[in-house]
Amino acid sequence: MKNKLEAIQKEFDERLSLAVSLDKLEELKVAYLGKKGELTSILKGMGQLSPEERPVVGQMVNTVRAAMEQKITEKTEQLKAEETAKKLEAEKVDVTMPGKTKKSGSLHPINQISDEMKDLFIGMGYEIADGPEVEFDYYNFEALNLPEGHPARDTQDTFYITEQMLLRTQTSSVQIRVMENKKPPIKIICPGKVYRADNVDATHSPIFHQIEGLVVDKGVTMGDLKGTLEVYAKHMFGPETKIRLRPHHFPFTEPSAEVDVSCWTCGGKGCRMCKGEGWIEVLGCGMVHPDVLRRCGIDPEVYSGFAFGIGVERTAMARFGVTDMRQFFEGDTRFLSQF
Ligand code: 2NM
Repeated sequence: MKNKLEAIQKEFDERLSLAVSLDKLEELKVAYLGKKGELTSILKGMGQLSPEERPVVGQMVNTVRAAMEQKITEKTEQLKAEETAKKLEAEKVDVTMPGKTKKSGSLHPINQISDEMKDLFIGMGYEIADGPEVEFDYYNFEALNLPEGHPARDTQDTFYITEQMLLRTQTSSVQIRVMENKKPPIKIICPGKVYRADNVDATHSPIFHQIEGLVVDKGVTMGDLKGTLEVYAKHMFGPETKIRLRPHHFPFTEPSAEVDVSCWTCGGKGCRMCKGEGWIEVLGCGMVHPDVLRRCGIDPEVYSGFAFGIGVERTAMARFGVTDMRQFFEGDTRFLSQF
């Protein structure tokens, strides 16, 4: 009996030394100390022993059991400690290492200027209107008094997609759509991308951004237009800014004007920024042509309206002192991070 117990213990020790996981330890525990385990079966077989032998063997089994339990407990602790050590090693962080810095982006200067303009006009009660960039010939030209054969419709200036479809050359097309669908009062701005088949240079790009404004109601006058543009100019170029309207021609407005603001660098005296003029051109405007209103189903005998068109790139160049428009489109962060 003693030999058998010693054999069991030896075997247990061997298997214990091979157990490398907590699961394996649990298996061992069940195999040797469980209800159907090796030691239990010896205790069950004690009936065959003589009364003198029984306490001796019982004592021996208990000693072996206690030893096994002790060893399993020790090994469990050891494995757990190893596991923790491994985990700590894997999760080790050197808090003295320099941190990883993430470069944060910023709003593109074109969007900064465009947002600023939108905020201003929203503050004056305008709503923002949106429309397609791929447009019918009708909305881009015909409705705006630009019939077939008009020089501005020349294929050199416009990206045509089919005979009747093109990339819009101004956002006025959106204003035509709004006038067709809504009765006055109308008070909207139309911001967005427009396209012209221009060669790229310091002041031209085939894609650029515009914000066009339109107000149609009873009794809207040129005075309303001028007052609105004054508010705009002072907001964008400083509170001392003056404006002047020079007569011009647009097919879709009558009368039409180009608008200059007093130079924000010299205050009107003449400098390099304004090329000695004291004035800088910033937008075009006019009273919406009666034919344009009529075509949209608005009676020009009852209603009148003003409209204006602002180039966002041009305005951003002026505000930020950028002399080459191409820089806005190149995506060079050395340039963009300055704004
Ligand atoms: C400009 C200049 C002058 C304009 C006209 C219209 C419409 F749809 F009402 F006829 N929208 N925008 C307009 C007038 C645009 O851009 C330089």
